[in-house]
Amino acid sequence: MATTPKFANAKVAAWVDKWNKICTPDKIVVVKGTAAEHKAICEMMVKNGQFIKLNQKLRPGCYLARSHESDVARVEGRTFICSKREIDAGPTNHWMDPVEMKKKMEKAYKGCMKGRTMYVIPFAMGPIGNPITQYGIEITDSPYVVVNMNIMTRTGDAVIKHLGKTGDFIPCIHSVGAPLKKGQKDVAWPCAKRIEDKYITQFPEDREIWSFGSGYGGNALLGKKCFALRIASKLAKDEGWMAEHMLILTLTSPEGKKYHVTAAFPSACGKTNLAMMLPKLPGWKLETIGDDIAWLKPGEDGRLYAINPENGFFGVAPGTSMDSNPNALHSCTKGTIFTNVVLTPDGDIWWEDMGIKAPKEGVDWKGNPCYVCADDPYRMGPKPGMTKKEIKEAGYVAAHKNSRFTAPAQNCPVLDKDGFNGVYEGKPVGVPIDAILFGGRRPSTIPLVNEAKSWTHGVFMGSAAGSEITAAVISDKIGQVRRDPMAMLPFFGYNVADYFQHWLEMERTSADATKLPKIYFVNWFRKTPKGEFMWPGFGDNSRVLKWICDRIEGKVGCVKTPIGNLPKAADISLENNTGKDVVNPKFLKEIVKVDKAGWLEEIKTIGESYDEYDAKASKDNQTKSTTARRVPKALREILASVTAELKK
Ligand code: GTP
Ligand code: SPV
Ligand code: MN
Repeated sequence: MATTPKFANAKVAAWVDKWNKICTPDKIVVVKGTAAEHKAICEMMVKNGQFIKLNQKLRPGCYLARSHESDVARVEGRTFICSKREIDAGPTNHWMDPVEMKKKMEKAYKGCMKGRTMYVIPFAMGPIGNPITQYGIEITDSPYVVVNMNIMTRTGDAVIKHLGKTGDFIPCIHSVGAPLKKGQKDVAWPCAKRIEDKYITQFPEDREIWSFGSGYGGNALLGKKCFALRIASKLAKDEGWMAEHMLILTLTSPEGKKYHVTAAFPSACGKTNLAMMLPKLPGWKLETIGDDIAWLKPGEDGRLYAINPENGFFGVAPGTSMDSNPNALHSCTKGTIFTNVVLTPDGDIWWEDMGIKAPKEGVDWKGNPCYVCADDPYRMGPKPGMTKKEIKEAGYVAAHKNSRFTAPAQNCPVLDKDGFNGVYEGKPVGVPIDAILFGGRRPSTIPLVNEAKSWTHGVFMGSAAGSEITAAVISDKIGQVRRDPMAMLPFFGYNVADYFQHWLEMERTSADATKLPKIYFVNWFRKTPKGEFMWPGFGDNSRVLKWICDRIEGKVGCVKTPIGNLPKAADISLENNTGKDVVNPKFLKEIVKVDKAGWLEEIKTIGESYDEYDAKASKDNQTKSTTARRVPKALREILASVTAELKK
């Protein structure tokens, strides 16, 4: 055990003291959040073999980490919502009794920081002092977490100062779960190697986060999914606002009119891409406010005002190229931490589909040598001279599919600085949202864009969102389509059906429901039976954003269909339809049509997902009450009316 440092804030002092006694670290460091401290921690990690310093001429302030093979993504199977009643966690979450869980986890934490330094990270989710911002204290034994939190959140003294003696915060505890014996040398990526020893636990009623055994991304950077989505969604429900898995962007039309748009897409389904996209449509300007999380609060005028609670981008590396997302690449030029990408001989980084030729030789994410492919200069294989086909058959990638960059938002060339600082027209209120998009990877059925007929219909659309599972989670079902309501499936802090009800409440309680954002469902991922994308995506998505703005302005009509308001193909602008990937007008016609057979099947499975939520909701073991029919009636009614209209 170390000496607990002094804190003016009694709750902070008690939190640190409690975990000092349980975890018994060698030393405690309170993170100040300065550049010098950040650099010193990075350099210490280089010395300890936990970071590789990249070529500082090419990438100043940049480092590379390689995680343990077992610790490469979120672990949904080990993520728990420990509300007092099981039913409040709902059918989509893993649940355990909070008292039991705390007992169990305290055992795991006992002595877990032996031989290590305990860092205390004061952090803000949002601009410090903004009325929407919330605060946290994360205790961790991972210096990797400290430097990532420095980028992803606002950390340090300024937060301590803001909290003062009585300011409240969300207490977070994190350990990699790998104590060191006296004299034992540390490994490059300490963590609990067995999946069953990892715990990512939220206590929504105590408003605490306990994480053990993993050092990666959303498992360990507790401000992100655990706080800003799981705990915040519960706070938001109790207090009448919304915490969502959404990007936020600012769009300016050629006439100079500004729009603010949020979009909820599941993990690794294109939020970062859309958030900083270069519009292909001439005259349109897009700026970034956030790429992963939005907190939205109703204003007195009935509009929803949003902030990005984060301070950086924890973005998917593979696929990020000068073609697909130049602004993300620019964001990675300095002060960035890369995890599980390829190291090149000149001390730079590389990944699949970076649009840059692979080096002759490099070091892959596991630390093994890798070599340029014999017949494709944009691939790498585990042995020299392998062909593209051989590499594919071996299932080999040199950068892990969920390899990521942690980049400061300030690096982004198209950052909307005011919006990012939570300021609109000089006031710290967040930006007013004009449109909310839902989406996912759906190879069939779901049209390019579909406008909700009403707020309730929009909530229905969100509740029915689904996507192919991506590498952002450790799963043996990658590629399979699953329902992912509002792109929040892994992040609900409470019962999914109550969450739907909360969305409906936002209309009922709005000061002026006519001012709520319009809701759309988009799908960039339609494929032909041969597997080619039917929509070029990326910068061409600006064509869809323009249609949405035209709808908001009442400039264009639509085709009213049972599933929603679809665009007339002719209203999707094909201006500047040149370059490598272009819109194929034949495909466009097809992806704005209702696929009746597909939709009848879709509707059936949406109903099945509701049935599942209801059935599981009916067995509340603790109260023995039968609370079946938890899914809001209003959504069941939409389901019934869409079905009836489709069958007409
Ligand atoms: P998380 O950070 O995991 O929450 O995900 P994200 O939604 O920010 O994911 P990101 O933007 O990093 O998604 C990247 C993946 O989506 C890459 O595989 C991209 O190639 C793909 N992608 C993004 N936009 C498009 C698009 O318009 N069309 C197609 N076909 N793929 C896209
Ligand atoms: C996601 O999986 O949605 C992410 C990455 O944004 S992580 O922070 O690891 O959750
Ligand atoms: Mn995410």
